[in-house]
Amino acid sequence: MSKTSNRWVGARITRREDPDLLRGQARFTDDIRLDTPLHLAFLRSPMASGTLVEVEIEEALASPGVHAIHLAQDIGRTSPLSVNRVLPLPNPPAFPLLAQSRVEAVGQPIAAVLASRLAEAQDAADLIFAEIEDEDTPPPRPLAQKHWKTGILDQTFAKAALVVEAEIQHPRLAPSPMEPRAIAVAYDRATERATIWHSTQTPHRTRSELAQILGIDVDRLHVIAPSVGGAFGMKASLYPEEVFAVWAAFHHRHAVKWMASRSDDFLSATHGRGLTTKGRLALSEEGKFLALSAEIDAPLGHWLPNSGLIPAWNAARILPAGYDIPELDLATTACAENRPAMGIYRGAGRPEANCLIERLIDKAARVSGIDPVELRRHNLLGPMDLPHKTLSGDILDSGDYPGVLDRLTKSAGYTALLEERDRRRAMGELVGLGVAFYLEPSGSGWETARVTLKPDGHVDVLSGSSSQGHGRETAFAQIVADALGLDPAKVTVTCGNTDLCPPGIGALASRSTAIGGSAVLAACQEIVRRQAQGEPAPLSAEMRYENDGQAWGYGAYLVMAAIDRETGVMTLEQVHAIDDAGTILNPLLVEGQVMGGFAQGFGEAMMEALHFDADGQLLTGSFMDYAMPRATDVPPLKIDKTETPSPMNILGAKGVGEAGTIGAPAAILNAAHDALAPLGVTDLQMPLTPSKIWQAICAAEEGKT
Ligand code: SMO
Repeated sequence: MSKTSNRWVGARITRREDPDLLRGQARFTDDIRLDTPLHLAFLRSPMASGTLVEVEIEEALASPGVHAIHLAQDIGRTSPLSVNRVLPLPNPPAFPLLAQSRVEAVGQPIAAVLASRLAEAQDAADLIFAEIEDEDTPPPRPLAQKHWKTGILDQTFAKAALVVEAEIQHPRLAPSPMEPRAIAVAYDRATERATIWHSTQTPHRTRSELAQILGIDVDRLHVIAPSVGGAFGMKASLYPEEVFAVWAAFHHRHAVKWMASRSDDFLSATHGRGLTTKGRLALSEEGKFLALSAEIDAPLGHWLPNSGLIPAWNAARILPAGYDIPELDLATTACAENRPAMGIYRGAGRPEANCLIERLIDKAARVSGIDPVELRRHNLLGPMDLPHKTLSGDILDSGDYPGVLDRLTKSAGYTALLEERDRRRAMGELVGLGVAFYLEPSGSGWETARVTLKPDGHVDVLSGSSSQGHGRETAFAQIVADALGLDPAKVTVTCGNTDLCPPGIGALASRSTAIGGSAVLAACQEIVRRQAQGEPAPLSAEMRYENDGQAWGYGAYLVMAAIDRETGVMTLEQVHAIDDAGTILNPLLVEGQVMGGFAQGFGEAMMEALHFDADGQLLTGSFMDYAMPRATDVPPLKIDKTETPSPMNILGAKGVGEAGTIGAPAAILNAAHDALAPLGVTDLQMPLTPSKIWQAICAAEEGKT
């Protein structure tokens, strides 16, 4: 990396975004003042499967403030949403904005009301009557599959000294960013152009997809992602409701606004996880991993968001994580079903892959009597084995996998913790230690940046990437400050505006620093080159940067947990995290990402779960019945890091946005099973609620008497 100094990259500077956010001065989509907008509310399907016979709208139409009510037939032909086909997809599902002749999930929009006020739209939606011929909900239908295989696994499993099996059911989760989905559309009758404020991770994708789905010239769409109140993968795709809002603005040549309520999001925003993974691991007498077979079952819901196939793909292709396993059989199947759509959610298949292998290793350690850390170290790829090409064709680029385990066990005092566990265990306490290694591939592909050095020494950065409140502007200013040798206060960073910024992808798959930041650096390098040739300011450079492949972050988590025998309450007494995110731009940002990711991984492991009844009705549609971790629930973390720059991008950065969600569940699951091992408990599923643990304890103790 060619830099004139290294004063700002790596510095612990506070986020420039925070003063506005903390003072309530940030502008979110709902803060945008539109000219007498029409507010949108939807009548949603009360049934998971059925034929739409008739929709009666007369009474609703006469309701105060109602401007129009639309059904599917008003919209006409639209094109489907693009799907990232990481798995072969022979029959892509339809993408109706409103239900056509059938309803396919509870919560699917059937009719849309446009009214002067939101309350009027909602009241009118309640007056619409949809006659639906209810049907039995059909079983899940396979939509996409993939299979990777190397070796003759049957023979290896038959001859192995030890074979262990595991099945993990990941609870279905509600990503729940603080700001629900939101879109505000201004329509200019003079230019016939719409300006669209959208709470999204991918503003350029919003524009291109809207143009394609609605058949509108892309130049007539100006998309702005203002402040985005979290996203976590849930805002990486367009939703039927959002596309409808834009259709309605063009149809009525009028401003339209849709703000999802929290209930709307529980019911019809994409959900995450929900995968079931099954695996078998064969080991030699000496504890060498010989073969791994894994079967992934991924639910998809009733429509497919842009990244809908990613979890099913990641959960399989990331296996066998960082381990050297010569024979592999990895199969993944993604199934459509009559449920809300599944999407990427912070981790997006990475937690599932890592959880499976880490549970298998712990089981093997327990049966073989080999220390679980030692068993991992023995089988991890070493620094000399990297770069390593995986079965799915990925390149694990750089790092020292056993090294982070060594450093983690040393800094956590692993040996002393084992002694403490055994001492307390001997006194009758339920105490466990859990370790997990993880890999976090960050995205591949391209981003752009236009950097302008002005004669007064100020710099404007226009990034094609995006920000969802995760400090991108701060990090990009640090890159510019070092590359051009100036103070970051002189740097203005703008993301998320399709009229101003060059085209880009956005902030997802832990890619915005590694790729978006590399584009910023590349543009600065071009400016430095022209400065050296004596060109005077203003100097402007626009670069499209494409990385050489995914940068693979990695790390390890260690959890010490105690379980109260009487209540089943599990307390995480100690959590140690170590992550290698490559070149660190700002330790504060990295630590924030690790903490936030850990909190969400902790949520999955300990308390969060969406439940449906047999008819497909969501039983957990609010924070009264969906347990979201609160600040007081989340234990303090000891965070450590190593820094092995990635050769895959010019910054050397690796993603760290998903680290905690990947490492935490596996380590917590392993700690819980270790704590309960003296009772013989072996296969607990997340979330590890007190009642579930208590029942497992009771069942184990009953079995003993
Ligand atoms: S789950 Mo992320 O926003 O790729």
